[in-house]
Amino acid sequence: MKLLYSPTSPYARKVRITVIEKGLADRVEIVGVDVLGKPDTVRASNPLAKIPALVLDDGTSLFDSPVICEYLDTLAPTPVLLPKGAARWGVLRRQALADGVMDAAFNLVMERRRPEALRSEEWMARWTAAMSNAIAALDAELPAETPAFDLGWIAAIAAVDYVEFRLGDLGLLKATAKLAAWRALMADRPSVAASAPPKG
Ligand SMILES: N[C@@H](CCC(=O)N[C@@H](CS)C(=O)NCC(=O)O)C(=O)O
Repeated sequence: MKLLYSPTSPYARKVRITVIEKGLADRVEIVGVDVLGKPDTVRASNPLAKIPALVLDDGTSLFDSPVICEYLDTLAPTPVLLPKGAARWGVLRRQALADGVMDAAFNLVMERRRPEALRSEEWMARWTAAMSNAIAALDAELPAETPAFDLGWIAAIAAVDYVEFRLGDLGLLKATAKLAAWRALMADRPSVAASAPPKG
């Protein structure tokens, strides 16, 4: 399998962490792509020209990140990243919350790259509020004991690290002591460390 990937994409990182956690690293080739500069290189694998996309050995492909992660979870029995039964909905809900943080953060990063006169202050404020509220919700949901690193918490680490990586000036993690401490703890986990966004 081939994973179309960028080291700065939080969605692609979520998949990369999943690959490592599931012990599938030797079955997935990581292929770096410049999705913003050269979207045509991705379109054959994802008509939406977005990454991540996972090209399977039969040439078909899967996207987007929740679909890819769920597929990868079926390829090895343990650890279970997306449980069946009642626990499933909490994990999917948390993934949706974290993916929403990524969406708002990515939109804001792109908006900030536009000429100032073209930026929408109204939308930038909405995306910032969405991130701030969702990060506060993740902080409130974090249990006292370090939680199992399921798909919901994998998405959460990718989301909050992306916010700090691209939008650290907003200080959105300042009021989230529990989440910040958990993030520091998780930084040394091999899958998290190996996939960390580039420094500087
Ligand atoms: N919902 C998608 C979002 C993927 C996404 O937006 N990826 C960004 C990179 S961080 C991208 O490829 N953007 C290109 C574009 O929007 O044209 C997922 O979870 O995979």
